[in-house]
Amino acid sequence: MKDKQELPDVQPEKTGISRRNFLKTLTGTAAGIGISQMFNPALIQALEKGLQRHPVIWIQGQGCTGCSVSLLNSVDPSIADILLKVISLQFHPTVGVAEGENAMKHVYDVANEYNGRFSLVIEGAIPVAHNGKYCILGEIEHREITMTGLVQELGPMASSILAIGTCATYGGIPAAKGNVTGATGVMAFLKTKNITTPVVNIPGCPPHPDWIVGSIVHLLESGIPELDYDGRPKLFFGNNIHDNCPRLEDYDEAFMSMSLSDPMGCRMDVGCKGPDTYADCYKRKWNSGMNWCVDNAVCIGCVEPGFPDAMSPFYEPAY
Ligand code: FSX
Ligand code: SF4
Ligand code: SF4
Repeated sequence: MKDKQELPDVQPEKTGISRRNFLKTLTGTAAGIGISQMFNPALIQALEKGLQRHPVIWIQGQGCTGCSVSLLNSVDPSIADILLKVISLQFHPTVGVAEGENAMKHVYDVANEYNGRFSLVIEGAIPVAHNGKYCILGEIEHREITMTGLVQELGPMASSILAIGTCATYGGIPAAKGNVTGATGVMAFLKTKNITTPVVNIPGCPPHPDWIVGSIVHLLESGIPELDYDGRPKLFFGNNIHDNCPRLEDYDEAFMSMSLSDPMGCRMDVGCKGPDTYADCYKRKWNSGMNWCVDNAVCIGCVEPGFPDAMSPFYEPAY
């Protein structure tokens, strides 16, 4: 197997840290930056610069981690640039290496040190049933830290909260019919606790990496972006998918797809929820601009409050 450390240096000018050193720091880890990697001197330097800009604590409740995976797929800017130049990711349960009590203590240390000056990123829904016991994030001195408890503690300390993904924004899949855990979205939860920290909703199941990165950059450079009625940046969620769909002409001419494998025609008769959905997938596209849902299937309205129940059944017409 090729030694990763022999890979060419391709982006030192972008990150201020050589690709070789960057990859070196990742050796032995699954995917990303963790607290233990701060022992690397080049990373310390890069992270310190980031810290002066903006520390971020990323916590996860009820989700599938798809939101984090989507962010890791960010191509431009690269995930390395985001982590090393845009933000200082102080805690992330999936890509961080630290775990256990030390990791939990680090969360509180960062929150206390940067009280009022950090962003709290929340991925996944918040389960409120049974005193929050459905989601225990860790322990400190045998005290269980629940998702509900941590959001209540850190929420008022953060300068802003980013709810990432439809689970975090509106409850999403965990809040679908049944919902034994009492899953709820961030804004709804904060309201019940009288926490008034500004929230930016970035829905999507998962959200597009550009929506996450773009919202973070906007937040850091120009403050909270203009939001719609559902707390989403209009920048990304201001336009209706159906009104801008490249297949709108087919719809107008009643030229309809008969099945998902039919490459032509409007997808409404096979379940497309584009008319009820506001996002810019039609022009941004996914997978580095390769394709989007309507190319190969239908829009299932993954960015909308009430998803998935309100958009179900996915493959049957809504009208
Ligand atoms: Fe939810 Fe995130 Fe859907 Fe998954 O964790 S928005 S289930 S794609 O990824 O929370
Ligand atoms: Fe509207 Fe969907 Fe048809 Fe596109 S494919 S025109 S979004 S119903
Ligand atoms: Fe979600 Fe629809 Fe965009 Fe697909 S096209 S990502 S289902 S909003």
